[in-house]
Amino acid sequence: AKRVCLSDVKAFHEVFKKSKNIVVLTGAGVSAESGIPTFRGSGGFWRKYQATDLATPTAFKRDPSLVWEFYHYRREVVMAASPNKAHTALAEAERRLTAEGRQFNVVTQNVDGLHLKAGSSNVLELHGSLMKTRCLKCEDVRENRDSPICPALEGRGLPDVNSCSSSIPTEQLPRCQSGSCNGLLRPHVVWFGENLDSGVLAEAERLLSACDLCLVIGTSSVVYPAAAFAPSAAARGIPVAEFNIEESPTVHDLLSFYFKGPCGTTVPEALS
Ligand code: BJW
Ligand code: ZN
Repeated sequence: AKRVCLSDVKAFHEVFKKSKNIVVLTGAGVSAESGIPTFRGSGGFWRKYQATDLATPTAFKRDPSLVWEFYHYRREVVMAASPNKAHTALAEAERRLTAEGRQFNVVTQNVDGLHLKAGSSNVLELHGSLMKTRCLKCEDVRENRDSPICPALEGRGLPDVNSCSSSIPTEQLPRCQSGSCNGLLRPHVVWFGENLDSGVLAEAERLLSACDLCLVIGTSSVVYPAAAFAPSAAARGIPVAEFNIEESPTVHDLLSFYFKGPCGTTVPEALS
């Protein structure tokens, strides 16, 4: 594939102008400039744990208190965070293109809700949301913005390596508020080894198969099934543009455009 860099933003504008159906795939990097830690690399640690080691059903079964401390901390970070210039540029592009009768959809791996906070409406959350809980007993899913999410987690979840685990008894962890259920709640997110919601996945595949331009912003593109989306678009001959501070090995060879740099700068330029 032809590879172009930041200096060719004009060539990108030509393609962008003509496209009628754009899908934007985002990952943790789009929220990095809002102060949300990414998963991989040096920022991906909470205490001595790699974030990805806590995002598993096994970790939750072994130590629900520890995993809830981790999610409580992240909920508080996200509730205090604001969308950055990349989120805003995507929301503005959606408004502009929709008014022109063009399709503009964000498919995000992020659980932080910042695309919605920025004003995007066409957002598909592949991996769930930090602001939703699910009951292990009755499966009830509901939005929850309580801060703290329960009294026992107040002031807990501090990320520095020397903080010790609180070992909160499960009865004091977040519990189901539906009727008299009182089951243990978990974050309504998709952990490793768990299936994505089948309706959400089908919708993502439908959007990807209908787009005529695909943007990939701030994802290492290593986690499936999302990692297969851009390659599937490229296989149809659709132009794919990546915005990242570093090249993602898994998608780089199929790119039409690569804009290296912080997406808070590169995305507003490209979508202007
Ligand atoms: C910037 C920037 C700036 C920084 N500007 N850029 C096929 C092959 C191999 C394995 C599998 C496979 N199919 C399934 C699997 C297993 C697994 C998987 O993919 N493993 C791989 C690691 C190999 N997948 C699953 O388990 C999925 N389920 C599934 O497939 O079900 C079927 C199944 C069932 C049973 C067994 C096997 C399969 C589920 C995946 C769920 C992922 N969940 C998480 C946690 C969500 C909850 C939470 O937040 O706590 O989702 S893990 C984590 O990774 C999170 C993210 O959404 C996801 C992706 O990470 P992302 O967004 O790419 O972040 P980073 O940190 O990796 O990258 C940041 C990027 O930004 C970097 O590139 C930076 O350079 C860049 N950046 N600052 C621009 N300012
Ligand atoms: Zn319940």
